Amino acid sequence: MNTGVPSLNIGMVGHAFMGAAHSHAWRNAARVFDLPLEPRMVAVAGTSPERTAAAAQRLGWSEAVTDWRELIERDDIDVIDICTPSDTHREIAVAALAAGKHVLCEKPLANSLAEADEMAEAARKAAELGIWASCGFTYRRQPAVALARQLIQDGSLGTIRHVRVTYLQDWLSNEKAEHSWRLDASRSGSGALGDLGAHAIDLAQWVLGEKITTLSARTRIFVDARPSAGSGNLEPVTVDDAAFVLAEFSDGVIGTIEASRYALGRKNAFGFEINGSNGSVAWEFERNNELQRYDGGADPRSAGFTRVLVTEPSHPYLQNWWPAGHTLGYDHAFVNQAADFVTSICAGLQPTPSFADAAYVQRVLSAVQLSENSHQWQAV
Ligand code: SOE
Repeated sequence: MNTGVPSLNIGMVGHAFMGAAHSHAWRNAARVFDLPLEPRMVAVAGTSPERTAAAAQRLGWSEAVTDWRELIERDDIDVIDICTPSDTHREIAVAALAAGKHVLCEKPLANSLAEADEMAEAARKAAELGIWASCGFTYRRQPAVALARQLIQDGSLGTIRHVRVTYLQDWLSNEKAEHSWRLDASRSGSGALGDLGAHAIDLAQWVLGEKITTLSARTRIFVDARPSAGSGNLEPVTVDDAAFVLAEFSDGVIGTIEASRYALGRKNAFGFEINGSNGSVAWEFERNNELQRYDGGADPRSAGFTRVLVTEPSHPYLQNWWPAGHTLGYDHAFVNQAADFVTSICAGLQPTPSFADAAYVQRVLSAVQLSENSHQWQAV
């Protein structure tokens, strides 16, 4: 598309599931939102020449390269978008920021707290030069989630007492399912915890506007070896299959967080319920456009959870989307994320969440693992 608006040139690393979601977002952000610069999909990097060339064509990138360093060295690329497994995030992000590129990095930020802290420090230094980094906790950009945050922040629910967040999938329930990088701690850092729990932790902290300060946690591996995709030989599973956390937040809120890939029947069941002194809100991703709200001040004869259909132009993000009642889905949040990112960096403002915010999520993930190891409460 050529809108006549000057371009912001993007180089993306990785082209699998997240690469496809981000490509769709870069392609559509300036079609939906008025952006000061129009994202231009300059080049995608991958490891296999054939697969990367095919992905470039399918996803709409002008060029395909087989080394992400090529993207960082080029003068005609402004943003590096990291959509690779988390064992690569630190090296790519730190190099990109040092080369003066803005960075959008998929979650979890890194595989360890040490890596995440190094990335946050690199981002802090880059920010002094007007170079910005952000992490892709995309569910913040679902309108109903952003509305829940507004209602909590403006005091509509009163004093918040507790929060329950669950993120459940079932793709490992089949004990014969193949091994993959997501089950190898050296590649993914952790299992359900970092993949799903990281979203849950970020969402709870962001919606409440509070940080988790102490926690007690248990994790489990249910199937400890799986057949390799190539040879069929059994390979060890070195990450958690499920993680359960009891958490205390900075302002006295108490909460639970559950993440599992063994919740048979639950495909991408991400949701929360938050209860305050004046009301409650509940959301589940599989009914993405609805926020359930309970008003504690309502006449008890007619009080009850009511469904707010979050498609009004006055709801977060929806001014620029379809007329009321025309619902949004998974991919739209990535478009919202791309638009927020471009708007912030063009204004010279820190896009959210920052690498420091994402490193705090990593601190919580690390505390979960320490609590599991010690069977003790753990300070974050
Ligand atoms: C896989 O479990 C996964 O793709 C996560 O990595 C994503 O972050 C989530 O949005 C959907 O599930």
